Amino acid sequence: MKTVYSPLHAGHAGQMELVTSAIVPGFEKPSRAEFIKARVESEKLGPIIAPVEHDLAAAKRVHRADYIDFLPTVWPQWIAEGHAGTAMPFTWPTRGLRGDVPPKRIDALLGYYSFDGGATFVEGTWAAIKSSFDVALTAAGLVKDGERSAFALCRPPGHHAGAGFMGGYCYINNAAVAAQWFRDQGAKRISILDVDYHHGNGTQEIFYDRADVQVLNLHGDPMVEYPFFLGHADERGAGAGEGFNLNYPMPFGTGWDAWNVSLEDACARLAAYAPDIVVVSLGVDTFEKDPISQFKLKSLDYPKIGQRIAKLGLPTLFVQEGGYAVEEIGINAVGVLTGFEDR
Ligand code: OKP
Ligand code: ZN
Repeated sequence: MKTVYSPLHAGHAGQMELVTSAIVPGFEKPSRAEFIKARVESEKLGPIIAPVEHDLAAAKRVHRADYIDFLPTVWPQWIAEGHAGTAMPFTWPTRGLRGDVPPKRIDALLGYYSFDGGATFVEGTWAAIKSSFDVALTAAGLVKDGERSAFALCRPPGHHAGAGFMGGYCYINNAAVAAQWFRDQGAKRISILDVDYHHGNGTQEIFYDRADVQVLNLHGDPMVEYPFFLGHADERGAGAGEGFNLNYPMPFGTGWDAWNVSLEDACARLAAYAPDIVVVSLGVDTFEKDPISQFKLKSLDYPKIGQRIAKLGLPTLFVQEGGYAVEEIGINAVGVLTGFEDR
């Protein structure tokens, strides 16, 4: 399978991250993509190609136009207002505050367009976001043109980004953009299978009232895990979308056997939906050694995920999401892909 990769991700570097009780170097760092790329090469998965630039109109099909237009302005306005370091928000319009009036100051605007402090900006961040979007759509184009599968080596990731907000290291929802693009190219139904450890709240929100994109999410129980405020089992879609959103929250400590029960159920539901294309939000932070996650999958489990997805027999776009055990991220992510190829 072909991999689409851009070196522009690397400019999104050196950011700081607020965690419980401290500010630490960001977990979502450039070496993640480099380890994956190195493993694609050493495993001879297939050619690595550069992305083709795409118009942001494709992002505005699933995101608010004002939100997408805001993203490239962040760093210039941060500098123009005399700041340095990492651009990050510190206040948010929660219940009881006005969420409909964008303020003027950049530090406040960052809060207006986010749900947490996890989507930060440095000088190269916008170029990285745009390249990640281009990577996703270029890989989607390969699948549309008849490849059985393609791997979008996206960085930054996307599944926490909603229609009008960023958060959780995510800015543009690459998987959602690709799914909508497939629809706009004539595909009738798309399934998004999100196997990242964290619930893909952005993807869920974007497609929640739609029957033409089925969203299946396997993740840590939001009662105790980020993103906390979405991802419960009773969220099943709304209106025309009723029944087309499926959540599989699982407890801390979940290992392969229990996780696989959820995967099997999700795959059965997916097969019954009979989509034209599957988009996999491929996070490998379910790994036992992941520094910010609490599941217990082992490296030998990842090829089994790929094999199960291959059994669906559908054109498949893999979109990279999370995974923070950088030493093993390549083994695990590419393990899914070689498993899909049954080698
Ligand atoms: C992104 B993806 C508090 C710790 C939580 C956010 C995790 C984002 C994960 N700052 N940090 O789903 O892998
Ligand atoms: Zn994650």
